[in-house]
Amino acid sequence: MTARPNFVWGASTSAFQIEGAAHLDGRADSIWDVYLRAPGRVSHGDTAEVACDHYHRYAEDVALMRELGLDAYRFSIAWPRVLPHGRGAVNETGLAFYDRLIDALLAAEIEPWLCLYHWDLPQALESLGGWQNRDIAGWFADYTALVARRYGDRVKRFATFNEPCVFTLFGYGLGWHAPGVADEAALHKAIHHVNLSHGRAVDVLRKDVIGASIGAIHNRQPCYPCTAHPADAAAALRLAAYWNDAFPFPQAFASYPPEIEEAIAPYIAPGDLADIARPVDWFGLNHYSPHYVKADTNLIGASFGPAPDSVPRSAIGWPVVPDAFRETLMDIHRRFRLPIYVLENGTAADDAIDAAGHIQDEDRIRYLRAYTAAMEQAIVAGADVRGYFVWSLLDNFEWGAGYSQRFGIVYVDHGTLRRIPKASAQWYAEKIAAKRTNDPARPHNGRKIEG
Ligand code: IFM
Repeated sequence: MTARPNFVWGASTSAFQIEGAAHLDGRADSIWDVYLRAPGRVSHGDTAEVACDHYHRYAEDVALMRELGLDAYRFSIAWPRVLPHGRGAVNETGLAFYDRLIDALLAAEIEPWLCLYHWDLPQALESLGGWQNRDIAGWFADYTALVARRYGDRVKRFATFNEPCVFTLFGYGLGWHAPGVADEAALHKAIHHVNLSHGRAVDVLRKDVIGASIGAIHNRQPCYPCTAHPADAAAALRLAAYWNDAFPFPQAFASYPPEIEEAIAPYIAPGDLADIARPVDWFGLNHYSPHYVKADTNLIGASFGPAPDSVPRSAIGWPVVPDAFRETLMDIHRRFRLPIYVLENGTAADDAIDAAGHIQDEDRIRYLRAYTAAMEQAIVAGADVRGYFVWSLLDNFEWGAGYSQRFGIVYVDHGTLRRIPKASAQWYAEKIAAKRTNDPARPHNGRKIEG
């Protein structure tokens, strides 16, 4: 691919997974803090109390991003850090942390991409029903207004939600994630209220931020039946409705996918669908691999099955199929006709420090090379892809897997919190620099990364 002018190369993280300082300076519990306290919910009893201590080490992390030559950095705001009770009293100390982070990014010429919600709902709101309570659309709009007015002079890129299908399905439908609810009505209410909150937030951002560029970040991945059995084929369609379409369809087309329409209908009030389908500026995509789906007796009638033996898998067991990424990008292009930003892509790998103190993560480099090549093929075929953000900048707290899975291009020693750029960080820096030499819109600033 020849470089596209202004193509954005970035990295993504989320507040809960890297910040730490979980109970410092006025931050209150999120649903994840509470969920993880119950025994057996996380590998090795890990906690996110310290995580990568990004709260204190953000300046070092921004310096690393600058060395990598990143154009942009996607982070999320921890709602319970800025509004400990989810609404009402504001925590000025928490707000000031993001001022410092944003100012450091801008000083390093890295564009901040701010995600409002990456799964860490204030527990105080969960106690009122959380995403099951329709009032949350108003609470989310008020939180959005606070963030927009505080940072909108410096931040222009806003995402409303990260992976709404994951935190609703796993959090309210299957009970695998916080808040650990497994209930059909809870799931369908949560889906609709997240969509409503998205629409309300888009309106607030348009009103309060001059020049805002707004989107939501969705997972989309092909759902292949595990076998040729018709029950698995039906299950694949059902999972695809929850996973791929439950959010993008109402947000873009003002309708739910037919497979789940009836289940959501009781919670839809007149005017809701128009309020949800507010115009956005781009489609944010998170993609790692396709799903192989089998029929199940759970409440969605579908679950994740094994990939065929012929499909390669990553260290975390996820199928590695770059062609599915290319197809997904083409499909989004055809259906939604929006500029696309890939806001998460990457892999966990078995990273180890060698005798020389380096991390030679060849598996990750192979994965990133294959997936960015697939993206470049999609661009050549006409998909309007405008940016790519690797997941993740740092090894971080991988939810229920705790620290056992490493997704970073920068290694974090979870004992000392020392950062060590992996070989993939050098690979990524060189890729960015090489693309830039062909891009008249940007200076060449790739550098050697100290590992
Ligand atoms: O770590 C997560 C992230 O929070 C959401 N997307 C997938 C990543 C890897 O599992």
